[in-house]
Amino acid sequence: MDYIKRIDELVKLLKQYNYEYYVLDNPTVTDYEYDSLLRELEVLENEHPEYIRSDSPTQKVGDYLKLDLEEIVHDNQMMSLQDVFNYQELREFDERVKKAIGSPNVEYTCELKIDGIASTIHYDDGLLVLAATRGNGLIGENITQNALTIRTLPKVLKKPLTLEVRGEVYMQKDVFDSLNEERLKENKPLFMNPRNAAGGSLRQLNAEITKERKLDQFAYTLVNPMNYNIYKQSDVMEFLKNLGFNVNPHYKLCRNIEEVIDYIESFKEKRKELNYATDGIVIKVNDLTLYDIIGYTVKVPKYAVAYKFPAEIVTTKLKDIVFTVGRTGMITPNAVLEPVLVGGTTVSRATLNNEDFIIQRDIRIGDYVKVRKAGEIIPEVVEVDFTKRVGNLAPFKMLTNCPECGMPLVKRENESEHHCINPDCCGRILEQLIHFSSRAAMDIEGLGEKQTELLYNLGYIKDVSDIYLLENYKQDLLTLDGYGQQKVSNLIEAINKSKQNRLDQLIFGLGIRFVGAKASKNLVKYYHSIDELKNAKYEDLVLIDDIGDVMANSIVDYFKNEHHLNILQKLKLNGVDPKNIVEVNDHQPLLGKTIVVTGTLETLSRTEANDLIEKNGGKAASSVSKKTSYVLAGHDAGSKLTKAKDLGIEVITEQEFFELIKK
Ligand code: 1X8
Repeated sequence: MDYIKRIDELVKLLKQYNYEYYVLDNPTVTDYEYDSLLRELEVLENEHPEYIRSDSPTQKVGDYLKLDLEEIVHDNQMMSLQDVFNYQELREFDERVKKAIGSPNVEYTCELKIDGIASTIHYDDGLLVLAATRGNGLIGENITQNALTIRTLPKVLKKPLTLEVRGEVYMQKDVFDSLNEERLKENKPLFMNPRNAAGGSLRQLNAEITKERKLDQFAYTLVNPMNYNIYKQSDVMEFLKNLGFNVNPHYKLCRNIEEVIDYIESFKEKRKELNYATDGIVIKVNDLTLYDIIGYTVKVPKYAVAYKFPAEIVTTKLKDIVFTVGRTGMITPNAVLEPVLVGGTTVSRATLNNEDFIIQRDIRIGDYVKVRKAGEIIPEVVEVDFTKRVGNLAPFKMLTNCPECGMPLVKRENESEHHCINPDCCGRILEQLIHFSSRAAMDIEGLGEKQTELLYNLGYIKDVSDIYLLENYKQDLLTLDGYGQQKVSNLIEAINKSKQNRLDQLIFGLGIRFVGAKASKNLVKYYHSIDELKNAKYEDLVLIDDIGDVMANSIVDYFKNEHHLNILQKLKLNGVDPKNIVEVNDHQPLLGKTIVVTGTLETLSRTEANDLIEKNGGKAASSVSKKTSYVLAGHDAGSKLTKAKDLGIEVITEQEFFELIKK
């Protein structure tokens, strides 16, 4: 029955990743990881077709029109382009074109491929009336209001024409940099790259936000050009320019494929100096009358291709291979690299995907390896530079047991990845880490869910005690996307500050089963350090307010576990060992009184009021009953106040409360 659970889990995960990718434009996993999970789901669904869920990502192709933007069915399909990755493939394209048109002579336009968001814009009598994203090519999203805020997109054309124009909405690199700088200051998640930022900014329900993001557009396609007596792509570009569109100035008309290759060569380096991201060159047959003759496949036209620039590859030394366990129990080997600059950022870790990947490439610790940034996000080891291999390096050996819990790893049939299937292991560890630094627990700012997962996946934090060693990895942290000097020092500061937290925050943060924030507060009244709590006896624990049999057992069990004791030991070594300095006033005016705080008080927060109650010997309760002595009511007090009145319990103001505890 395990597979049913796994199917549910995979559907949930993949849906979340789709959302992050398509809606937030902020993917948290590599394409590789996504594909692996999708494949795992497909295999399971094949084996158990009766459990295919209707909302499974395998059943919904191209279903990524999330948010509440209106759907727009395109009048004319928005096709994508066939990619070519080298000059041979490019020449083959040239041959196919020549064959299709029955002529050895063919002219091409070369245009920079802008790494942005494809969109289509409709004008009626020269007025912008509709803008839509590409979506899945057939159905896109209505982004008219947002498109109206794009600086370089004309709202009114220079001639009152009715037409449809396509282009790429993008964010300039310097705009992107300052946007992320701002987001860093405001502690908002950073955008991965200008393309994601453009997508996220364009798909806003609030056009004001889009406007602030300062987007731009390059126009490059006119739909049905022959309606305007235009028969060449080069004329389309001039036509669009004359109507007021922003047309990329670097397009070039080439007389044959060799000139195209010269053009590509000339932009390999030059493109890096541009203030917008490009990921290739679009090569189109210049003669538009040939388009229908050359034809289309279902998805792409055959008269154009996109030459994709190769990802930058650099060579560096593989110092070690470390293993991480993902949320789902998937084991990923990671390369520990001699730090090296790739695609603008320094890289010191890279994924090695799985055992097969390493064995096929014979990657060994000590080798010099070629590293590239795949999709400009997560770096990947491509291959070994065998000319640099020296000495006897040991062949790679895959782990047999989970690096976290020691349970034997499982490699399912038809899969390349190993998994730890111990439910008590890895997934929970990450959850625990996230819980530990959350607001109600150790409250470490800058260590939210995403950041924790990143640092966990990169192997910097394996258990909560490692958080306090992050300072040693300052240089490594600086190499991560979105981690600048300021962010790293803020993080380290927040971590160090958390060492001064209260003991109950730590206890709650440990994630002892059933022990919530309130129970943690009760515990510290009797146990003033972790060491004292460690030695607590069941018989004593059950005597404490709100601590019953189950919780008492859970606490005792927690401290019997060797793994937990080890973590606690390390926390202590790393400077986390809060003591509960019991500040109990000698004077205990509230002894024996139970007080419920409700509504908004003038000066005290709810917590401060509760602390004062307890300091003065009283008991702070959350619900009103006959046992309640007073209800301390502020503004907008609701049902608790009503209940107090019904039960005839004395209601006091903040002032009266202060009177009560005054000496
Ligand atoms: C996509 C893009 C095209 C052009 C530039 N940037 C792109 N991302 C261009 O034609 N200049 S065409 C295109 C497509 O057809 N999918």
